[in-house]
Amino acid sequence: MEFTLKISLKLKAVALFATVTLPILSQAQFAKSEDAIKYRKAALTVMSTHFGRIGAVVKGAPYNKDAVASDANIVAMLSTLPWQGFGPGHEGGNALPEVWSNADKFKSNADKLQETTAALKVAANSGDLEAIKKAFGATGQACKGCHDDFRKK
Ligand code: ASC
Repeated sequence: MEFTLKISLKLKAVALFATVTLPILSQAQFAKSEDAIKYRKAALTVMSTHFGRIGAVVKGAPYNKDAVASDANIVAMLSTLPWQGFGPGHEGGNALPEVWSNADKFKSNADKLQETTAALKVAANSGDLEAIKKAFGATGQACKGCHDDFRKK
């Protein structure tokens, strides 16, 4: 009887931890702004590397379908990541204060980038170089739009 009670209390403690503590931990993604800034810069840097490789092909380097598709898949996936590094209180780095003071516009820019990279991924997987060039241009515009308004010059 007592044994059963102990087990049941333990289970309750585990359930309480899972329902209360875990969500708090996952919300507090970054303990320090420095970590958030490092994270978002890293995601943007790697994204830029792979986007640049597609750019080289767009500008005339030999077209390899699998390589471009792989780069575009990486870009599309990475474009979902930087935003969690721009959470409340994580001002600084190359980000202008407008990221936080004009959060709706920043969010719509972030959405735009994810839409254009998703389209670039579709184009790259189709193997249609003309479509890739178009989608690359639209993605570049999305990068630039955000940099114009939200990144330090
Ligand atoms: C890149 C890169 C950017 C964008 C931007 C497009 O390759 O690093 O930040 O493209 O220059 O306008």
